[in-house]
Formats: sequence, structure tokens, C-alpha cells
Amino acid sequence: MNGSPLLLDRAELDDRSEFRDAVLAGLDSTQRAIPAKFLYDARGSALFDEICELPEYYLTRTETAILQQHAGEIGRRAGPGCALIEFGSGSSVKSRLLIEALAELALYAPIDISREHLDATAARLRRDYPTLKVEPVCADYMAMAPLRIESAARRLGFFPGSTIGNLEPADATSFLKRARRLLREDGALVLGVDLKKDPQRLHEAYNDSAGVTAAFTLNLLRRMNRELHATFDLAAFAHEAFYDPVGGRIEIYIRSLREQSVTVAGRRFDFAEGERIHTEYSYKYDSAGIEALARSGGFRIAETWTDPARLFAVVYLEATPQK
Ligand code: AVJ
Repeated sequence: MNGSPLLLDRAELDDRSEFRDAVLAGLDSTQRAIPAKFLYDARGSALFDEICELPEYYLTRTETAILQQHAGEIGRRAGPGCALIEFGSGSSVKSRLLIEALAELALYAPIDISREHLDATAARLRRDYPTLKVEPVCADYMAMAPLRIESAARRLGFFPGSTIGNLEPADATSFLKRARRLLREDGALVLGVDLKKDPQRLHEAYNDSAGVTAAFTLNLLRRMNRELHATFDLAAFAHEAFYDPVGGRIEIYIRSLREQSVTVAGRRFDFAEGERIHTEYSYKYDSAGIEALARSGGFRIAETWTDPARLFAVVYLEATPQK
């Protein structure tokens, strides 16, 4: 993080104005919403790492166990000498499982919006795998920034964590279509997807008893206060998360606990009591849903792995020929 708010480099200034524009547009709309990617500033990323350790948040440990168990099969399917491209790499604990399972890996290219995360991850990986070529790409994984991956190697994408669940179905399809182009005709994608299950179990995963998820959601207010000179009173808003069985998704909001006015980047916004700012969707899929999603994005499911309780799925998707 920058020590002084007066000394921002060019990239930080760009990030700051992107955040401001997105927040102002989001607060101006009738259904107030702020894109989920802005939850991940340094503090938000640290809180998310804490979420992953919570007893109620089964996703991370379940997916990691599935990957541990099936990394060998993933390695065999991918074959030797491919390039591994990770979308939204985070702290890359899971990537190591693949890096170690892939023979003669030509390259590892993590894509992440957080420069800090990316640099730290790249440094650790280079230290631990001195012969591995690591080419970090600082970008929004949705943007599919030109990757400048020189290698002609076959491309294996990796999109773990059920991050795809943050995307509404149309966006999830467009993500997959773009990923498919990037990964090319002979490419494949290892995708982690959270499964539909007992709504109570889902509810608890997003309403943990330690309040870490609430802190993660409300950190967005802190970030606006710090970066946009906003005046949110954190005690006057609450985290709200519930499962909507019709949409098949967790919905997350910041709810105003009273009628109040807030200044953000010099503009005033009024909140009614109970008025909400939407921050996240977390879509849950069943096998038919995963199948339909894969097909809509130009992939076919080559293999599905789940845990015994069927909480989470890791699918190996192969690109299908496109006209
Ligand atoms: C990173 C999008 C997969 O939806 O479970 C966790 C984010 N938000 N708790 C999820 C999240 C609140 C997470 N994803």
C-alpha cells in the first residue's frame, strides 16, 4: 500500500479514478451496486484469505482437497509441455498443486488485478521453482488483456475458487468464450464451481459466526472513505447475505440501518432506512447447469471431480471446435 495518499504513482491514480467512476455510477443507479472486484484492496484480500479458513466456508478446503486428489489426472490429461494460465490468481496455493502435477511446464502466467498480490506470488514461485518461467500479467481477468505469451505451447487455463460464481450467467458465458479464444482450439480449462446444496449450509458460509464475511463486505465502505473521501459511518450499515433459490445464488448487500446522507467524492447520496447497495452474487450450479454453461462458452466437460458430500466440483473443460 502507498504510505502517503499524496504520493500515488501513475497506475495507482488510474486505479483510483476507475474506482471512483464505478462507485459514482453504481450509487447513481436505481438498484445501487458496486462491482465485486473492488472488494479486493489490500485489506479486503487479507479478509478474503481469512474467509477461506473459516469453518463455515467449506469452498476453499473442499476444492483444495479435490485438486490434491486429482492433480495427477489433470496432469495426464493436459500432457507435457503446456503453458498454465491462471485467471484471478490470488495467493496461488492451489496453483502449486497444478504446477507440480504438470510435466515440463513451459510457463506459468498468473493474471490478477492486484499488483501487490501478483508480485509477491511471482517472487515466491520463482524462489520455490527456480526453473519455472513465471510471467505475471496485471489485469482484470475479464479483460483478457493481450498476454504476449511467446510460447507455442498448448494452453491450460485455471479458474478456481468458484470465482465464476461472481458472474451473472451471461457474463460467465462471455468469460468462457473469451477464455476459449485465449486458450485456442487445443486448449483446456480447469474450472472450480460451487454446487447447489442445502440452503442453510449456503447461508452459513456467507454469514459466519466470527463476522469475517461482514467485515469483508463492509470493508468496501472503509475503502470508499479512504480513497474517495467518503463519509460512511460503518456502524450505520450492515452486511446482508441470503440464498435466493430462484436465482440459484447467494446475494450480498450493504444495508443502511437508518435514513442518512453520505458524501462520496464530493457528491451527496441519500439512503432510506433499509436501502441497499448490492456487492456480490455467488451463483451455485448443479451438473446440468455446469454442462449448459460449458457448452455456451465453447467447451465440453471432459471430466468432473467432486468431494464425497458433493459440495464443490472441479471440471476439466476442453475447447470444442468453433465455426
Ligand atoms: C471469491 C467469489 C468465490 O462467492 O464465495 C466469499 C467471494 N464473498 N464470501 C464466493 C465471497 C463472501 C467468493 N468468491
